[in-house]
Amino acid sequence: MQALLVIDIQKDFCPGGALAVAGGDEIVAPVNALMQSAEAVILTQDWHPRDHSSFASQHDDKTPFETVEMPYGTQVLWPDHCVIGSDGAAFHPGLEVDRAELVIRKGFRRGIDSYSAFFENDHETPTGLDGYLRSRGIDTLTLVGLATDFCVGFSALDAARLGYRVTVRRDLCRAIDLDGSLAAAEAQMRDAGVTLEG
Ligand code: VGL
Ligand code: ZN
Repeated sequence: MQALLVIDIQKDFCPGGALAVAGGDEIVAPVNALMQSAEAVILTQDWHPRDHSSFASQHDDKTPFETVEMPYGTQVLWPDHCVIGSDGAAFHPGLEVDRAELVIRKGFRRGIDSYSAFFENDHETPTGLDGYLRSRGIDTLTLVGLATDFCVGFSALDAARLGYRVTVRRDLCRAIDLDGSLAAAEAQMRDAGVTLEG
C-alpha cells in the first residue's frame, strides 16, 4: 500500500512567513491534485515551543543560519518559526488538510529539533510514524513539501533506511539551499536508493 507524505506545508515556510522558502506556495495546488490519487495521505507539521533550542533567538551572539553544537550533533539555527498554536504554524490555507488521515507533529521537545518525520535529530528518538505506517501495511511512500534539503530530505533518507520504497517528487518540493545543502541532500537521497522524480 502506498501513502503520500506531505511535509510541512505551513504558513511560516511560504512567502511572507518567518522561514519562507522561495516558491513554497506554488506547490499547494499540485499537491492537492496528487492527494486525489493517493491511497493514504499523511501530513507533517513543524511544531516548536517558543523557546525551542533550534531558534537563534535562544543563543547568545548567534544569528539565524549559523550553527551550534548540540549534544546530538551540529544544529543549524533558524529564525523563530512554527511556534505551537501560532498562525505561522498553521497549514497553508489552500492545502486540502481534510484529505489527511494522520497529522504528525514534530520538533515539540525544547532541546532537540526534528527535521525527519520518523526520527528527531539524534536519529534515535522516534516520532511513531514508522509504527503507524507498518501497522497499516504501507510500504511505499511519495514525499512532497518543504523543504527539500531539510525536512523532506531527512524524512526520505530515514524512510529508505527503514526499508520503504521512496519517491521524492522534486517538482512538488522547494528548497532552502544553504551552502549547497540542496545538492548534498539530493546526492544523499540518490545514494540511499530514493527515486527522485520531476
Ligand atoms: C524545516 C528548518 C527548520 C523544514 C523545519 O520543514 O524543512 N527546516 N524547521
Ligand atoms: Zn523547524
